[in-house]
Amino acid sequence: MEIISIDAIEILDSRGNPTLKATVVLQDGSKGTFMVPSGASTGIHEAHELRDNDKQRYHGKGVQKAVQNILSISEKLYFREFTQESFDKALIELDATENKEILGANAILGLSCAFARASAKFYNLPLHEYLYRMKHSISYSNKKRQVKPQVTPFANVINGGLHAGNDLQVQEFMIIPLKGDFTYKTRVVSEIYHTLKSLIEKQYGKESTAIGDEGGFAPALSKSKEALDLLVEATKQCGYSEEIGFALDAAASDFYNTETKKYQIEKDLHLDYKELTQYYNELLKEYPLISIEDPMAEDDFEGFMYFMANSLEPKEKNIFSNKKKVLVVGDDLLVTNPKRILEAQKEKLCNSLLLKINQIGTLTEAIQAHKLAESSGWHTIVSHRSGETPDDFIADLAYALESSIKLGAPARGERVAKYNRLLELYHNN
Ligand code: 2PG
Ligand code: MG
Repeated sequence: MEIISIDAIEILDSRGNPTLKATVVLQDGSKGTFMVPSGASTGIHEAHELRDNDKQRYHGKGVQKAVQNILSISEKLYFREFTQESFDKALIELDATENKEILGANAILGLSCAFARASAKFYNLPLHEYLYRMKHSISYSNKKRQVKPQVTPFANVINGGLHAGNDLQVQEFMIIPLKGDFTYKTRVVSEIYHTLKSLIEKQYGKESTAIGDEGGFAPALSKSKEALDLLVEATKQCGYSEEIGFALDAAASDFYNTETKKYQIEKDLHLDYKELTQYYNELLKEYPLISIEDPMAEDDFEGFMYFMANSLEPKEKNIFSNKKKVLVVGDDLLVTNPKRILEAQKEKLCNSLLLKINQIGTLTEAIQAHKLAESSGWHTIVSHRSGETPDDFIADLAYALESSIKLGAPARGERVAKYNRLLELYHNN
């Protein structure tokens, strides 16, 4: 396939900050676009998100340089024969830095994903079929796969940390429906979400039902148990106690003090990694928690190792692994980077991958990260960012990789877009 046209513009994300939309057109007219997401609690090892730093525009957050970079390399990409892998490789080579800081990972990802969409059209395939073939290195002309994968939503229904204006240090309190297909699971999430809203209104007043960046409620709570008790009650009232697991994203790098090596897990609670493991263990004893993401800070390998060796078994059966073990999910720890994943596997730091395509910058590398995780029996959770767009690419990606998906609450258009794309896939396929 040859590219005949490339374009990019600066648009806004769900927080009203600039991001970019890239467009790629192939010689037969197949056109693909992609709108790049952006994080708030970003890992320090993520590929570089290029911002203009011009304080006169968008408080320095403009992405005109990244847009310009796309336009200026476009001539070098026209009329060359590319596969997805060779296209991604060309982008990596044009940037030629470890962290994609010349072109910007946002510029590179925009092109990588827009090219995937255009190529899927070229082969007359739905995006997930294209991505599935890419993962398994099978021909694009192969027959459609028959089996429907079981994608499970990790739905963030109470927001804290950097995503909300309350005192909850843990960033995300999620519910995971464990039974049925995606269509049923979405209904369960939505019903619990609305019951949760009534509960919060009753207990904390209606001004407490405002939502955070990912659509979850952000009441003025300060203790993790208060949030988990609300989830228990909402789940019970809806009659789903037997089929729901809970998950946390502690995003612990955001409350870690690198000087004192202590974690401020609650307002007046400063714990070292051993005490913090105890803290999580108490939650594991009391609640149906089956997954904890970034329980420790991104470079606290000792803490991760200790947690992996000393965390209690979850109360709930873990459907994602045959071992009776809580999912210890690496997000800021791994940054979807194959090198960090290999290190984590060697040192036994975690047992699951949170996969964010903009942390690494190309689809080829993201799929490589996923395959590496899979080869060690790790579970993969494809994830949105807190700054999103209505782009539903990750819904197809989760479907293609047969993974779970972390996609926020069923509220706010940019979150609902992902639910709706998956509902469409379960209806059509
Ligand atoms: C996370 C993400 C998404 P952000 O920490 O997992 O929920 O947040 O995009 O702000 O890094
Ligand atoms: Mg995270």
